[in-house]
Amino acid sequence: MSPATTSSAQGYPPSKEFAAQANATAEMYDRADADRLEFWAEQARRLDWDTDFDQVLDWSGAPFAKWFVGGTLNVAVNCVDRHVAAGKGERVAIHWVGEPGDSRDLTYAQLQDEVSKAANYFSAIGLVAGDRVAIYMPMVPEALISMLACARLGLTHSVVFAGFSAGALRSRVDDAEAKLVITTDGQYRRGKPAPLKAAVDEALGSGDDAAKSVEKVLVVRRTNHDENLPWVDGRDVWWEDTVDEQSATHSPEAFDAEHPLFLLYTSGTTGKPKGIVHSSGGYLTQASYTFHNVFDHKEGRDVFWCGADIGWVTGHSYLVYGPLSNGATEVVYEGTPNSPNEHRHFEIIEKYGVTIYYIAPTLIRTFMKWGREIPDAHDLSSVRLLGSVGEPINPEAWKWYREVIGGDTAPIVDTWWQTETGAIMISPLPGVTEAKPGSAMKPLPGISANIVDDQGNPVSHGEQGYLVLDQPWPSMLRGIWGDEDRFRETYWSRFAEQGWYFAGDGARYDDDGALWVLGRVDDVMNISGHRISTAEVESALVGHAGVAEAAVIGAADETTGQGIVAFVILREGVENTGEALVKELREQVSIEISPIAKPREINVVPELPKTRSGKIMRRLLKDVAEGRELGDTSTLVDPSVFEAIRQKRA
Ligand code: 6R9
Repeated sequence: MSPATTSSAQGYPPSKEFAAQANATAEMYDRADADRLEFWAEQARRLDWDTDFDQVLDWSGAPFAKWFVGGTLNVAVNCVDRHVAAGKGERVAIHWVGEPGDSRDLTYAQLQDEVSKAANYFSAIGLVAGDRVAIYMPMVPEALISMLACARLGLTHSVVFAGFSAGALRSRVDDAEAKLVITTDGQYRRGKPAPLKAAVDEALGSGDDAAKSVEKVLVVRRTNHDENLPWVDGRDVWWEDTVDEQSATHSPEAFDAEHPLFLLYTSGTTGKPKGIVHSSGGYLTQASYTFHNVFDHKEGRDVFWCGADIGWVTGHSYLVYGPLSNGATEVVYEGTPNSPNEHRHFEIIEKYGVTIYYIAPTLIRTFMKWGREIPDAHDLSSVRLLGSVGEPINPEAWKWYREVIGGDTAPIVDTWWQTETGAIMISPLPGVTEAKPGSAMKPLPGISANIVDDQGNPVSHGEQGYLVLDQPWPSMLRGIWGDEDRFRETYWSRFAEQGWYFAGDGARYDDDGALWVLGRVDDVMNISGHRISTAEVESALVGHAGVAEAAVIGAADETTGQGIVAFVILREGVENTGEALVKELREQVSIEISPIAKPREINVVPELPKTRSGKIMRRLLKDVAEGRELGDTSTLVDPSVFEAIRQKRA
């Protein structure tokens, strides 16, 4: 848990010019405090409803919420058609930039055509509202089109990050019983095409091992790298032969506000990822409201760019549903920040005149490492607002971001939220809040949070406690797919008596009442803003024939926030081949989970530190990995274990 929190930290008041034109106002907090539900009803009315709702919130089945009860709407129509109907069809929705440098602009009218064609095809193959669709794609326009086409038909999408392994895809496909998988032939990795369809084939298996739910695999041609792409006749179809042949007209239906819009799997404290369920009306209301107010978005003027991948929640809420429901023009970039070189992001900002830029602190720190002469070589004067998400931002990175990318004037919104919260929850309001570098400041109007101790008592300013959300909010998760018990247990059991949502983060207020999020208090690591559980990596390591036991921790890392450090015990008789073994183990994790989960460091040790009740003492391993003096070791069975571990690392 990092950043230093002093109330004397310099604040950055909004400039008069910014405040004068800001969407958000201080008065919004008062209005929301006076009548929270009425405030949310007002936000919901920013959307087009087919049937108006007759009740804002039904919390009688807590912790299962129902928002905007009785209301019906079509999410895709709200994101696309209504802008076309309002005469904005010629506005660019998406400036897409491919990794090899190709590009494509899609107007709202074109997007409407593409989404309609895809929806017509999905219907033609027999998919009906409520069916699940897995999307395993790089950041190509068809990925966003697919998500919107699902939304249009009431199909629940489950986007699986294309950097995840075949195994990870399979478990998600099985858990959701997806009928359709959408993918690409390949994806670009640092300028070179790499196979992706092959991973889908491996995931879906064949014969007795075949994924039973899957009827079709729809393939977008992206890399065209393989003339003999493996193909399963009857199951596999090309997008160009099917979707592209459909009519561009499609009449949408309206769905209940609570209809499940998507599932998104995220790491929990156990090895098995959970499918977080999101709704339609409540989710879109908050994604849309936060986009308008937190990013101060001005229709027809701003160019927004969120650097996240659609495989994460940030890509759902701020690449698809938030911006498009507001009629925004946005950049969607397929590649990594350093392909073909470190100038890429700044060239894109310059070329498209990006005004609002939203990335993770880990990327800001990477930019810092590359040196300011790189951004300085570009005209970034279009940038007027900066956002940060995914992990705590250290004050140095905050200041650098504002000065170097934001021309020393752009307000920064440090936005705290989670896959489970669906949309931004805690953030400064630009033009209103005097932000402090490193603090997410305070809950947005309409949101209520608190910091409490183990018993649920509010902690005093300066003290660390648990971050809880003590009132329901529209975009809150509606459950874990197929696992009601786990939903109650994970989020609602810690403060069951009070009925609060436990976020899993530690936080504190400073003397001025500004809120500082300190990081996870559970066994979830945060690597470059990606959530990975220690249990997942441990189970991948133990999956190697030579490993008897493994313990994994997230150790502080200058660039990535945390880095994965593993400690493993080998099975009897297995030879420690040093480097070769470490390489094999890292590979194992990469195959089972993803390259992003590869441990930075693997230590082969004779023993793991355990308490008398048999729990691995991760806290102590963290001390070792971060080079600290050991804390209290008195509960250990055998404190001398550490000498052996330390010697191994020396
Ligand atoms: C949106 C997203 C959620 C976890 C969350 C917290 C960390 C996110 C943060 C932040 C400090 C911020 N986190 N934003 N910590 N300041 N502004 O990242 O969702 O992938 O589910 O991760 O990320 O620890 O609990 P998700």
